[in-house]
Amino acid sequence: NSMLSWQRTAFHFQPEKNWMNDPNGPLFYKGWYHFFYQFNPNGPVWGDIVWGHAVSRDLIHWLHLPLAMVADQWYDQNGVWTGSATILPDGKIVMLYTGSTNQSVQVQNLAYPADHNDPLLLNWVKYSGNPVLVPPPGIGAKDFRDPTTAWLTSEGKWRITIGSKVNKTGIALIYDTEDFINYEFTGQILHAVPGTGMWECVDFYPVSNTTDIGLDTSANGPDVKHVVKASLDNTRHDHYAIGTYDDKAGTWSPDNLDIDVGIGIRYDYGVFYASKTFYDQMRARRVLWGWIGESDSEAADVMKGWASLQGIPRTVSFDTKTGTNLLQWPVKEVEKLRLRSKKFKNIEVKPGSIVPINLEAATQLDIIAKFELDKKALESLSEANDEFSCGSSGGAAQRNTLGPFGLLVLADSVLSEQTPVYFYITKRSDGTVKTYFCTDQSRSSIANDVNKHIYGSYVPVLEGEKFSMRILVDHSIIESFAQGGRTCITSRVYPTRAIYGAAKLYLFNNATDATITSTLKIWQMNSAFIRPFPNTLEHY
Ligand code: DQQ
Repeated sequence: NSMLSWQRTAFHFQPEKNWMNDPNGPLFYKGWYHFFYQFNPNGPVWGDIVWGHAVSRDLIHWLHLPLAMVADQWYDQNGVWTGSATILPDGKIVMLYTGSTNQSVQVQNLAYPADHNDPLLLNWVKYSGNPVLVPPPGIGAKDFRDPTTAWLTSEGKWRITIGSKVNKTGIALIYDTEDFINYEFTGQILHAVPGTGMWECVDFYPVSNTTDIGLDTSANGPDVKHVVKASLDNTRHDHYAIGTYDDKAGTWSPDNLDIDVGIGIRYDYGVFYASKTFYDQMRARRVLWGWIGESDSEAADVMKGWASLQGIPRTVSFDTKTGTNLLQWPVKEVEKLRLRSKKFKNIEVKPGSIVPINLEAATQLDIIAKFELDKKALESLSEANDEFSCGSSGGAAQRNTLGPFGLLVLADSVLSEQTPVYFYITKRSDGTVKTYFCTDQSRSSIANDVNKHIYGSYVPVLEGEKFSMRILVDHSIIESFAQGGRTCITSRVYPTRAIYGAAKLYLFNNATDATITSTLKIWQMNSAFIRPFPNTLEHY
């Protein structure tokens, strides 16, 4: 439907039409990045789930391939659900995925490429002995899904984890295998957190605590920490924690009990779910994919004929400066889309004012913004506010002496539509200063069938650092990264006026007292080629 066509994104991965959800089995093989995804070939709402498939040279330009796996067996008749790839030492690939059987029981199945010489991995064979795993005693038939990439134990066996729950406790079950066909189950759990409910799409991977280089999923050793991520069916958010993995016991525990899985930090404080990482052996980095759902109505999705996109893949690494969080940053290749840039140096934004940024267009942008505040102003912040949270605040309209300050993205010329992305600095009663990074969707659209929440969270700002943010804007998605990717917020927004040439960008400072100084670098972003696979590969 052309009525809502301006919402279609220009450089985010999307199928040509219909519904998409979780990323599945991402991997790099013989020069190509492969991306599989939960897909409904029959309509723009969830259902009839099969595996879509696309390939790319650079994680940005994509070629759609035929469906990789469809629901053609009793053990996946109700859906070919989420799964992960493992690359074996000899370079061969195994795929484990959840099937929802003809009885809607969740079982794990094995699949592998029909031809390992085919770099496009077009054809997939489902193992004749599937399913390879069924729900163990004590686990609900519908609470057993989303196997991870396997990693090697010190004994030389492969180990996977699968999300589940027992009563209201979210758990990750552990299985060991030598051949991906036979599995040992000892009732072992990697980790459990009471009150968190069903764990979907568990992810488990090592990060180096001394460098930002990514690690193979089997890596372990003295400078290695392990991350556990669960997608909580209850909250619909991806929660992670950093901790220590015990290979012998097959257990993991968080470094900080206050930052356990589900009760601490999130990858993203906006819309971002069912994510999955993979180790990119080509560039020695760990790359995170996340499903960005819609936050408008289902009726609007039906009208558009499509629903959901994938976030720009992010490099993930341990934040060696804070030691408490990961850093997420758009993969470098997205910078290939940068066209003309403009620089705006030391713009003063007075308390309570808005400064228009003169750009030729503002719907496809890569923005880097730095903000400085007078040090004295920071010291003069008097009002203590221990309870602040972006979500329960008054959004960009809630003022204090120092802010909020930031950018108004996808705004029209009379600001009837605008999405503020901003910092809000608070002082606590113990005298410490705490900075929040928020996105306010309350005025993103004059439409009323869309989500109007205020998103965000705390962001660590270290001594001597400026306040900094990076924002990727692509028509109906705004991905924002504060302080080099310590805190991230993805918004789906549905402007009706701030579209095409009418979309603008502004700096704003809603402080009552302090002036801020901002330096911006802004690129117009090209569109990516995301199209059906051509008959000839000549230009690729
Ligand atoms: N989506 C899949 C499941 C998974 C859920 C089904 C998470 O395997 O648990 O489409 O979004």
